[in-house]
Amino acid sequence: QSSVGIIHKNHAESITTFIKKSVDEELEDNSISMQPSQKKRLTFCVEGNISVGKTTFLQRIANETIELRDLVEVVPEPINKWQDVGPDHFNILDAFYAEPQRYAYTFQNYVFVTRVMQERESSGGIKPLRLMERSVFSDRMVFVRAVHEANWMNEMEISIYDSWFDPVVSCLPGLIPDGFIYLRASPDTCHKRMKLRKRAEEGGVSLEYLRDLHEKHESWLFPFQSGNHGVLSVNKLPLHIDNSLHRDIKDRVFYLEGDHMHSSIQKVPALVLDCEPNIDFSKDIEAKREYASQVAKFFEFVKKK
Ligand code: UDP
Ligand code: D5M
Repeated sequence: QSSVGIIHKNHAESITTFIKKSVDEELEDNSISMQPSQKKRLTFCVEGNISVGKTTFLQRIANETIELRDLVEVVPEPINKWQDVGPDHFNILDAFYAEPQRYAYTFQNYVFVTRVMQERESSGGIKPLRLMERSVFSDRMVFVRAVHEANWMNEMEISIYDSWFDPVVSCLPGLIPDGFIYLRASPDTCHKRMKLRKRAEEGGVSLEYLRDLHEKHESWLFPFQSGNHGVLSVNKLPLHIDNSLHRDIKDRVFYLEGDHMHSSIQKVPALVLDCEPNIDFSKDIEAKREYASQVAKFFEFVKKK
């Protein structure tokens, strides 16, 4: 039994052999060009509900503050690839929301592939920290769960997904981040922000769906209220999350492992940032720098580990 599902070995083997070969080739290439002094750069995945403010955070904070400008490279979610598929310019995000039962599996499949492509395309960067918007882990821990529970993916489709997810991730080490940053706000706030953004495909996305996604984010990345489930190492619980920015970073980082991650992963550090207050990052320079310094401190903390 894998951490997130059952691995069907026979089916998985042909895929893993293929991928492993290309990964081995890549590692070989890297080992030739890698100087002994060169350190591996880190990757953090920025997670959070629809419209919590991930894109805004990444654009405003990573690119526009002196704390992060030279440190960080931003890798956006490949939503443009979902909105424009092939020579006929299909929009699979739209198709998913219009007919979720028909397209949920197809969409999850494409989301995974495009995240792999996005990771590969951004793997040659030179800045010490890569900040990626979402990950294959939020796909699995949040969205796939939600669409399966909603019966938009049937038992056969979830079994197929699980048959390749773990083995394929095991063969692609670039997909596994060095840390997660969870941008956290209430579903109501996300809903208001989503209405404000008015993305064409999301007209029918309900507050109820955002509540469901919120719960799934919470049980994955903020499992404090209901105890630690025996899978988290938590030094101190961030009870007053809104005041916690002023606490020492080492007391705010916790670790995801076991069922919260993937069978091949030991421990991944995670940090929660409160995004409930509506901050106008174009004007509030102080707030912007405060958030940027949290990311920079988290980077230093993980780098030293
Ligand atoms: N937004 C906001 N206040 C915030 C963060 C975001 O009003 O503190 C707005 C932002 O301008 C956009 C919408 O909320 O209109 C969704 O933000 P974004 O696209 O960054 O969210 P994502 O879906 O990437 O998490
Ligand atoms: O998310 C971009 C849009 O894509 C938003 O409508 C949610 C949707 N999305 C992203 N990943 C998935 C998966 N794996 N399944 C279903 N829907 C998904 P935003 O939060 O605006 O960046």
